[in-house]
Order: sequence, then C-alpha cells, then structure tokens
Amino acid sequence: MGNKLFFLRCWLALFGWVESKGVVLSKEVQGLSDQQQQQFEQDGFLVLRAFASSAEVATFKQITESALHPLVGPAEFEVDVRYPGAPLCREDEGGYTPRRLLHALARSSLIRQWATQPSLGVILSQVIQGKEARLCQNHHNCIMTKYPRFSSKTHWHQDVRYWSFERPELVSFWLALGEETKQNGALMLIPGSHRLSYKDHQLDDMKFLCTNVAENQRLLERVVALSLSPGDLVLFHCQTFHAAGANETDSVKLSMVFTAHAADNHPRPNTRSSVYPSLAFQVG
Ligand SMILES: O=C(O)CCC(=O)C(=O)O
Repeated sequence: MGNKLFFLRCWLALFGWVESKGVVLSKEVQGLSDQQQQQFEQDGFLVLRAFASSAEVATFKQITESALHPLVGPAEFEVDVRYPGAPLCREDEGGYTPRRLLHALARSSLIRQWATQPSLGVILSQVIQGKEARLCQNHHNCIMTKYPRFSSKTHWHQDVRYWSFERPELVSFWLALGEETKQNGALMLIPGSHRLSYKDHQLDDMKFLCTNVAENQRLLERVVALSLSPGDLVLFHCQTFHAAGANETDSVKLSMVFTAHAADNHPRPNTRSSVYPSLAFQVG
C-alpha cells in the first residue's frame, strides 16, 4: 500500500511538472507605458508584440489540438452564428465546423494561470481607469477556431452589444496562437470608434454597422487590419468596432480570447453576463 502511494505521488509530481513546464509561471510583472495607455485610450485597441513566449503558445496550441480531435465541448459551431459563408445546417458539408471552443478557463489550469497572470491584471487595470480588474467567465472565455472552407465573415460590431454590465467598460485580450493575416481572417478594427455614439440608422437590427450609410463609410476609411505573429496580444475595448474575414488559407487559425472588467462594474443580475462569477487576477 505504502509503495503504491509513493508511486502515485511520484506520478502526480511528474505530471505536475509536465503540466507546468510549458507556461512561464514567474514572469516579471510589467505594465503598459504612459504612451501605450494613451494609445489604447485614443484607438480603443493596442497590440503587444510577443507578449506570450513560444513555450506558452506551443502549450496552448497543444491543448487546443487535443480538444479539437475529437471535439471536446462545449463549442459554438459556424452554423450557430449563421454569419455569411457559414454552412446552413448541421447536415450540410462542414456543418460541424467549430467556431470557438467555449469555457477555455475550465479546460486547463495552465490556461487559467496564464489568463490570470499578474501582468495581465496590471495591464487590464490600467485600461479600465485604474480600477482592480476581474476576469469574466461568461464572455469571451474561448479559443477561436477559424477553419479553412467553412469559416464565416464577421461583420462590423461592438462586443458589448449582447453583454449586460452596469457600465460598457470591458476590455478583451486576444492571444494569437499562429500567424493572423488578412488571408486567414485576422481582426480589423476602427480606431477611435469606442469613443463615438451611434444613431439608430447606423446599425442594423443585429447591431452590425450598416456599411452603406455615409457616416459609417467615413469611419470605414480608417480601418486598421492587424497582422499578428504567434504570441502577440491584442487588447480591445468592448465598444471598438471590429470585423474579420473568412479563412482563405489551408490551415486553421487559432486564438485565445478573454474579457475583463472593473471589480466594481457588476453584471446585471439574471443575464448571460451573470451566470458564472468573475475571477481575480493573481498578485505579482
Ligand atoms: O474572428 C472573427 O471572426 C471575429 C470574432 C469576433 O469579433 C467576435 O467573436 O466578437
């Protein structure tokens, strides 16, 4: 019995080491410079190049690959969103193409550790008016999977449209796990669009920006199309208009996306935003 326990402990210790070796656990805590903070305030988004190490990216890619083959739910499928280019029903070819693996935080302690790391707590607090940040489990909390052939186009929208918080002051962070380019459907954003207000005729009934309206066409002249490398992180405000194309390449595009809010910005009770409690970031 004693021997069995000893071997079990050794196995667990080894497993723990293997589990943690892909993620840098003690990184120097670094916040944004004043210039980066101003850039975020002005544009409503900011790219932090090489934020995650190649070991971290490799670990998250491996977790993702094993959740895709076979598919481990919960997942959202392209057919569920019905965006342009998505298969129309499950029975169609590509009908089971995942669009995102949901509940990323519950999938691995390594993902949780990474997403709640002290540096992210500091950075997110800086971009939400210096308030203590909390990590939301209800939005986005996913690994986006953009597949060749069956992925859809995402029209211009603000993420906050379906979220219910006391104040529309949430910030998402998007980690590229591979190259993201126009060809495989990378994010495009409209700088400064989070600071504007919009009249009813500028948005359709699903709150997408109407591209045939003159005011919107002027906004669309400012579009920035991102090109990301593995490990790059994009911070974007929940009111920044963004869109993305379909994946026209032969390989799947993977990105991990989470959302944070100020601890004193509560979700409205009994909404999609209040189902699971938000998590605290680790202290450095
Ligand atoms: O990668 C995409 O298609 C865009 C995803 C997005 O903007 C969203 O889900 O809010």
